[in-house]
Amino acid sequence: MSPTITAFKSSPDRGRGLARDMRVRWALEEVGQPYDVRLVTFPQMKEPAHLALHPFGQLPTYEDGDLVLFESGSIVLHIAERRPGLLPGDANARARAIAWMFAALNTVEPPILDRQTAMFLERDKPWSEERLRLVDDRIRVRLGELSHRLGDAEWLDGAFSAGDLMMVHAIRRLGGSGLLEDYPNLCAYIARGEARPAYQRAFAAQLAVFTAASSGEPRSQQMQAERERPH
Ligand code: GTB
Repeated sequence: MSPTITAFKSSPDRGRGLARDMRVRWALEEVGQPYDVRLVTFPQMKEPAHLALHPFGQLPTYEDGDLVLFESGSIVLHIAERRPGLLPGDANARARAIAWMFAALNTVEPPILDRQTAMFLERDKPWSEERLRLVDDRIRVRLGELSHRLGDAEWLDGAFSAGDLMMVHAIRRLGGSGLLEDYPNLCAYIARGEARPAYQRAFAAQLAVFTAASSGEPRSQQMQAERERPH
């Protein structure tokens, strides 16, 4: 039996692969694990059936037999541990790859999420501009550190790993913000991740869901959603 993951029936990112099911899809594609997808709406995520899978009423979730997981990091780690392709065999290299996963989630991603909050939920506040400037400064510090560490290397620690997968997905959300342009090696790093065949398959799969969901939308609704979408 293939595992089943959850994804948005109609993703607010309009198929740009920014929602967190994308990292799980990408990991599954990297290790060659077929999977099923159950699409959910925002209201469905808050219903008891989904809350039984995810205590915070979010996605993605992962179900495989008796196992139910939530949190994209834990799901990607589980996938990476079960099949070869995302974690090195050497114990120390494996530990370092996992450290990069944690770094992506706990050190690099938080200010990027703060930016999203500042952009979409706090724009009407009188302190919004100042807050955005502070958040952007924090992001620049992290990008500078990451850029320095990556240097001319292709990936963060030897071969491509689950650490790179999480990092690329976390920082690609800054596309269009103007913050990445000062770090050409990070732009190239993201492009390398996005060029991977497994990424391409995962991206196409989530885009197909969005395209199907929006094909019935009236044009006026599509334009409204376009104006409101997260950048
Ligand atoms: N820490 C959790 C994880 O990594 O799995 C975070 C999960 C999470 O926030 N999931 C979001 C969710 O379920 C979907 S991806 N939100 C509903 C809720 O909290 O009620 C979030 C997302 C959507 C769209 C964009 N975008 O457009 O850029 C980015 C991220």
